[in-house]
Amino acid sequence: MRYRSAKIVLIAGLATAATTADPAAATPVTRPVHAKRAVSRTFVVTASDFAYRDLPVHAPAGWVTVRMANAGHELHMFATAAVPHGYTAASLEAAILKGHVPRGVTEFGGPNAVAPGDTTSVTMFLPAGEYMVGCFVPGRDGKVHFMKGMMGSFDVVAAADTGAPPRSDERIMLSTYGIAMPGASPKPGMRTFLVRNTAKETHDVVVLRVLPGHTVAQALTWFAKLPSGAPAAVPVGGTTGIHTGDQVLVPADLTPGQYVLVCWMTTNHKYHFNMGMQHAFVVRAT
Ligand SMILES: [Cu+2]
Repeated sequence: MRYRSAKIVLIAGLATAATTADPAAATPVTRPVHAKRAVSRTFVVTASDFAYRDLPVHAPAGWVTVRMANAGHELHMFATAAVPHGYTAASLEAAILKGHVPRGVTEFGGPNAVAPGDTTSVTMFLPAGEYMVGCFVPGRDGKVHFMKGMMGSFDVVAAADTGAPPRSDERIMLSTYGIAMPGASPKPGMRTFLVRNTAKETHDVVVLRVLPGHTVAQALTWFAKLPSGAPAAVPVGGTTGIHTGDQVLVPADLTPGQYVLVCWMTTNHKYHFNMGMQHAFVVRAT
């Protein structure tokens, strides 16, 4: 059952609040009686072929980080969509399974193209509401993983403190149809990309490291034919679709080499990276 009961959260909360009466504890307590409990804004989710494990039940509104570990054998993604008015997560899933994506579905991002054995994360700003999660990576039979049941849902609840995003090192601007990365080429090491969608439609981005001995063109050809063919690149980070005006933070560990940013979304069955949404760059050893 994908829909977990809110009871789990309540019970956990009660357990934390419970006090043990220990007669030996005569030492005066110096801690404040109502200790402010830290709100967790990081969620670790595991993807397998073809399901999510440990999806959040309730997340606080504001800046939230989702780390996704891929324990499967295929690439997986964590695409989030706010459930539109008039739908529940369940009825939205049912509509998408029938091939109908309702108007007003707004996407908020999440780890994209996570390679088997890898873990990547995305920090995104989530307003309160109900969210649906799904993996739209094509499977070997041509069906996206969502059609195999790779979906779920969670609630985002209003919070007084909406947290803060991590600092970014680089910027990625998504437009119709282009990807720009203003500034000098990134330095090697752990870098955080601020990804902003300035276009009028939803876009995503995947950071591909081109494997040694391969070209950017070969990497793009391989990526378009997934999941078949010998890899010419490896995804090292990225976000699933984000709506117009949205921005998310994407960390990636950049070793020196050739990279290409791609938008993995499609319009009329054509990948956006084959419509101009690609940007190659080189990370040089310092
Ligand atoms: Cu998947």
